Parts: sequence; structure tokens; C-alpha cells
Amino acid sequence: MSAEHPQKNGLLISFEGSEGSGKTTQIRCLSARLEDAGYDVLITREPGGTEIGEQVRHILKHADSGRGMTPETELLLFAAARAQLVREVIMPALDAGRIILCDRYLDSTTVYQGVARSLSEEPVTVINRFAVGPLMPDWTIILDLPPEVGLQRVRARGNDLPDRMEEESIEFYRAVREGYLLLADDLPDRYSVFDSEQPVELIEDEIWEEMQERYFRRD
Ligand code: Z5A
Repeated sequence: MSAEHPQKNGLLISFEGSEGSGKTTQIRCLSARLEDAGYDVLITREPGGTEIGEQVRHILKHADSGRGMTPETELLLFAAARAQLVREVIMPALDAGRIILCDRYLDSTTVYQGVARSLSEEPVTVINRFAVGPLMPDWTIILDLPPEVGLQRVRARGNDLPDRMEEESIEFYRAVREGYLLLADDLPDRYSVFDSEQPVELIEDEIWEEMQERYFRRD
């Protein structure tokens, strides 16, 4: 299905954006449409998706032991969770021809740890590439939203556990947003940016339209 990665049969689509930008919502919408059309879909989330990854997620987000974590440690833990997910879950699913919808992938590390935490670009790039091996996304959907709106949505949704990653300043989330938009500017073929302030159904239609343009329409 992908000309860029002839070794794999499926399709790897990542969803990126800041908190509350609607990734989970839009992944569910796209998954439902793809399944209705007869495709075999797998959804992953990061950090997590494997037993190791879920334990790493707990350390990164909720554990008291995560307090005082350095940005370098954070980078390596996100990469470790992804390395496991790629080999244990994503590679076999791609080989089986499935469409994988990733709720975050390596661009989250580029933007959160690289841009917002100001880690140097070179180690972030090298560690990211080491973690994913050959599996770069075929397409990355960025859901763009002012951080104030996203954080408001998350607060309105209510949260069960204290979350270390959601305690940052508004400047941090602004840097995240800018980081994603810069990635999209640099590589417009891989990234598509959708205005996530629009109603859910409108964004869903826009994503579906572009999905068909990219992968299903052959004139
Ligand atoms: N992180 C990192 O630093 N480095 C990495 O490499 C990786 C991650 C992989 C993961 O948190 C944290 O880890 C995240 C980045 C960091 N932290 N921060 N800060 P997570 O997995 O718990 O959460 P998240 O990825 O940030 O997602 P989220 O907060 O759950 O948001 P979402 O999935 O994008 O949005 P949603 O759940 O679909 O929607 C949120 C609410 O808005 C919900 O009530 C919806 O009904 C509503 N919604 C959705 N769309 C709309 C529209 N269009 N209009 C109105 N309301 C809407």
C-alpha cells in the first residue's frame, strides 16, 4: 500500500497534536469508516500499547517516582516504550496488511522533548530513529488547536489520576503547537494539518476525503 516502504504491506498513520486536540476522537471516527469499508484496522496509543509500555506510561505520567525526572530520562523512556511497541505490535500488524492508526508516534518526542523541553536536536533525532527502525509513518495527521482550548477540553472531560505531563505552563504547550506546525511546513508530503477548532464531524469528513485522495483513488 505504501510506495515509500515496499517492505511492508499495511499502512502506518500517526495522529499528533497537543492535549485535547481530538486525536482519540478522530482515530475512532477514521477507524469506524475504514472498518465499514472493509479494512482491517489496529489502533495504538503512546506511551503504552504493550505490557512494558504501559509500565513506562505509569512512570512517565502518574508515578510519584516520576517527579524530578530529567528531560533526558523522559526522552529515553518515551523511546523505550515506542521501541517495544514497534517490534511487538506494529511490525507484525503491518506485515499482516493492517492499517495502523497511532495515537502519537515519534513526532511527539521531537516536539515535546526536543522543542518544548529544549533537548538538542541531534540526540533526539538519533534516538527517535533507533527506536522506530525503518518504520516511519506513511502519513501524519496533525490536529491543530490553541493550547488554551485543548486544555479547557481536557479539564471539562475530567481526569481520574494526577498527570505529571499535564502540569506544564501555557508557554510549554505553545511551543508544542509551534513545533508541530514547523514539522508540517518542512515536510508537507508527510504531514497534513487540520483545524481542530471545527466540529468533530467536519474534521472527520476532511480527514476521510484526504485519506481517499492519498490512498484509495486511482485514476
Ligand atoms: N508525550 C511526550 O511528551 N513525548 C512522547 O514521545 C509521547 C507523549 C508519545 C500523553 O498523554 C502525554 O505524553 C502527552 C504528551 C506526552 N502529554 N502531555 N502533556 P495522553 O496519552 O494521556 O494524552 P494525549 O495524547 O495528550 O491526549 P488527550 O489529552 O487524551 O487528548 P486527545 O486524544 O487529543 O483528545 P480527545 O480525547 O479526542 O478529546 C478531548 C476532549 O475534547 C473530549 O472530551 C472530546 O469529546 C472533546 N473533543 C474532541 N474533538 C472535539 C472538537 N472538534 N470539538 C469539541 N470538542 C472536541
